[in-house]
Amino acid sequence: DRLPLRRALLSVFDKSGLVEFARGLSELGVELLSTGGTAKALSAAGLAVRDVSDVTGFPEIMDGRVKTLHPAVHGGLLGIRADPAHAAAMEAHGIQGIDLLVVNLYPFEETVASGAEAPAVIENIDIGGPAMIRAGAKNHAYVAVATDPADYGAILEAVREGQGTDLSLRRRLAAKAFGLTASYDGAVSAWFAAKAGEGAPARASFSGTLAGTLRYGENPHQSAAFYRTGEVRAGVSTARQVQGKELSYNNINDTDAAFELVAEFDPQRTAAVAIIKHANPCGVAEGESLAQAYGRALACDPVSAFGGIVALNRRLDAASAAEIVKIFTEVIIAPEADEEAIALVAARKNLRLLLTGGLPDPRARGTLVKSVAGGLLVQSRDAGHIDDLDLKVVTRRAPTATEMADLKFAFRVAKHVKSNAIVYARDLATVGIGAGQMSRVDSARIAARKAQDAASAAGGEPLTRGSAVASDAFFPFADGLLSAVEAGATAVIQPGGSMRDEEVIRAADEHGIAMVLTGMRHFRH
Ligand code: 93A
Repeated sequence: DRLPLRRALLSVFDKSGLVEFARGLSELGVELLSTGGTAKALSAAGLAVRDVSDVTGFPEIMDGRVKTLHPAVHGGLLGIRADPAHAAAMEAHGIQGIDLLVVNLYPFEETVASGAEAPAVIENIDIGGPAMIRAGAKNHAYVAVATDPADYGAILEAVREGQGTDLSLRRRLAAKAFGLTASYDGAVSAWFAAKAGEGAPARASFSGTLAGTLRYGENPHQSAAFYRTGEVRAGVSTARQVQGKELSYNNINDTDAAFELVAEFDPQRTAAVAIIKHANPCGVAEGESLAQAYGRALACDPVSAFGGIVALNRRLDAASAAEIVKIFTEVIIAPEADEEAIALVAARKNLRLLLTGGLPDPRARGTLVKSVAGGLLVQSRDAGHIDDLDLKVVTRRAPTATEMADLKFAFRVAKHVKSNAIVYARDLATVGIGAGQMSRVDSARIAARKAQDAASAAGGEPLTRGSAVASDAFFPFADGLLSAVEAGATAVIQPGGSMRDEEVIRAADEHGIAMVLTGMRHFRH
């Protein structure tokens, strides 16, 4: 199954490792064919190269849109050498076999991520490259397809040793090649779907580039890997890990939840910190400084914060880093960090520090995928934003300005709490969070009880007294509201829309509660 390698076609956007590879091939007597820019790079390095136009007898036209889309190229890639009819066709049309194809594609995803306009994005949809990759990979019985510079070495080695590639290598390369074209087209499809105002492509193909295999999944007996889809500019998938142990599956999941939440707070307006455990916040606060915000977030539930994930919406500074390292923390994620802060974190060897270079846009479109047995559930990202909503006061008493600020804060946080979510807030800090309960009343009670516990530990009265409370979905009955009233809440924000809204509003009025309806629900499961 070892095939001699006589002719290679090279057409790459990413030219890293190209010249060394081509030189190695050339020294082994392999003829080099190439397209415009690639040929130029090879000639400049002093290598003998034949232009593809010379093979096709046709010039590159339409700004390169048509350069390799020609029977002389595709026949050379697809022809079954052992089939007499194929061989006769090649002979009759003067088609020479291409034994090695070296292609990587126009940077579509990078162009989208750079925020480029549609025409530039479209120009970066590679057509000829994937066509050749698929042709060569289909005919892997005869053709080796290199789509990743990381494979150049192995190919050169194989050719050097035995004058050709072997079938097992060509199979491995083909698998990688089809993986590349599938994920490439997935990204193109997702971009068009987003443009068309749909949340998800009609034919789902959700794939990404393997960022790495993980030690295990949610539990040690599950295997796991992390793939990047290239959809965002700043997030856990693009973060640079400055230090600390390898991230685990749960770390990545929780860090994502933490960073998406803290990104809801505009860093120009305020410093904000979120502490996350098991994908739910156990404390979120705004502050004059990050250090102050962290202290207030921690006070909400210091017991749960142990071993948590801390996300910050501004550049990590020394003052906040000094506070964070005082308790055991798994991960810190921030847009950037001061040198002094990095040095402070370095004292905790295992603590992972992730820097993203920016914050995700909470209003950005995006696609969320969740797997169910035998299927994928796809939805657009929850880009709903409290600042964009038309808030309606429905009670006799309207909230004071302070209550209103706390209501908005609490609703902002509730969007990132697993349903049923109840969030008590006071002075722009959470004071009690109830998450993930099957009944809303239980969430309200748990949140109040946690506030009580935190208060007892600190020797004060529960901070839910005089707080504002947010609910991620409507109160189906008055009981959830009454439980919040019992905890001392004076103002409530919720989507509204229950059949019993009237009853809930009446109960609020009876207790002098101010209530605001958002008209938008933030379920999160
Ligand atoms: O514009 S294309 O879709 N049409 C083609 O016929 C074609 N052939 C190769 N793009 C095409 N390519 C791509 O050009 C390759 O996939 C590679 O990314 C790039 C290399 O161009 P150059 O050699 O001019 O730098």
